[in-house]
Amino acid sequence: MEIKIGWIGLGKMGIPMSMRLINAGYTVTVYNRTKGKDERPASEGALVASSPADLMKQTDIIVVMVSDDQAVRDIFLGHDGLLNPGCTSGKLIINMSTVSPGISIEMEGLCRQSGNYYLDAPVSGSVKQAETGTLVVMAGGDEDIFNQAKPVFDALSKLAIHVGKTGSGNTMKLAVNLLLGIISQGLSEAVIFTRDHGLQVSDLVDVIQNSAIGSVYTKIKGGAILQDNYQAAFAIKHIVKDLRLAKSAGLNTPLGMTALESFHKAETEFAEEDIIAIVKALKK
Ligand code: NA7
Repeated sequence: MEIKIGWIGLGKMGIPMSMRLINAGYTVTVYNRTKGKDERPASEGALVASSPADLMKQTDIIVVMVSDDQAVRDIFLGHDGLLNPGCTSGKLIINMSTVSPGISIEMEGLCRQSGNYYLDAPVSGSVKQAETGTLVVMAGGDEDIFNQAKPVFDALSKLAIHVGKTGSGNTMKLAVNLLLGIISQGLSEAVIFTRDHGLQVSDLVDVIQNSAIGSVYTKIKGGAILQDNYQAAFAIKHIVKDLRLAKSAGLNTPLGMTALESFHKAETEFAEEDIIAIVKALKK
């Protein structure tokens, strides 16, 4: 039987990810709160549902890729939501949004009560990786269900791993983004220290890239600082959200807490700019 995919959330990540599934040959039905964002997937052959409830009826595996816990709550439990009373059963809902482990545990329980299945499966990677199907998926939930969803993950990612029970994918993602925040802050501090001593930042970037500390990330973000390009690949508002979620999940370590404070301060002015715009905020 052909598996029908439902896709909810057509933001910066959702559009290229849903289009990968269309191009992999799946029949995909999309829904987005704000109309108009469905035009690109629709032009590639996606069907359009009028509500999450409508999409749930028409499809077998439903992927959710929205901003935050509140968005997940609205999509699952809001008016015409996925889990409306009397919703159909036997469906698998995969939540790929970066959200709290707590909301995954809550939604998994509600899915189970209505005879449906739930996986949390956030991703590492940004728009470019979404377009090229090279994201990394970290999933929490029942392992057999993960194996059933694996072909979908394979169309979106270069690696999809099952990391534990419900909420574990979310916890793993928060750990990864904790490191991302700390590295971005550290690179920015090194840049400022170099500048303050009258040295060339381009030389710093060269030295880092040829030493053990260099990585694809320091190369991209070092390059962005040199070009003064702070267009968001991953916005400051998102790292603040994720560090807050980590704190709510018990994070209480010195660098993590400092990073949260630092990005939170930067958010007032640079919320929509890239995470590495922290270098501008630290200079103020
Ligand atoms: P974007 O580009 O900010 O897109 C967010 C999506 O979430 C977009 O489709 C929004 O719909 C949707 N959204 C946000 N709030 C709601 C509510 N309350 N109800 C329904 N839909 C909502 O985010 P990205 O694609 O960059 O990132 C997605 C996730 O991956 C996020 O968790 C990141 O941290 C990582 P809209 O178009 O505004 O109606």
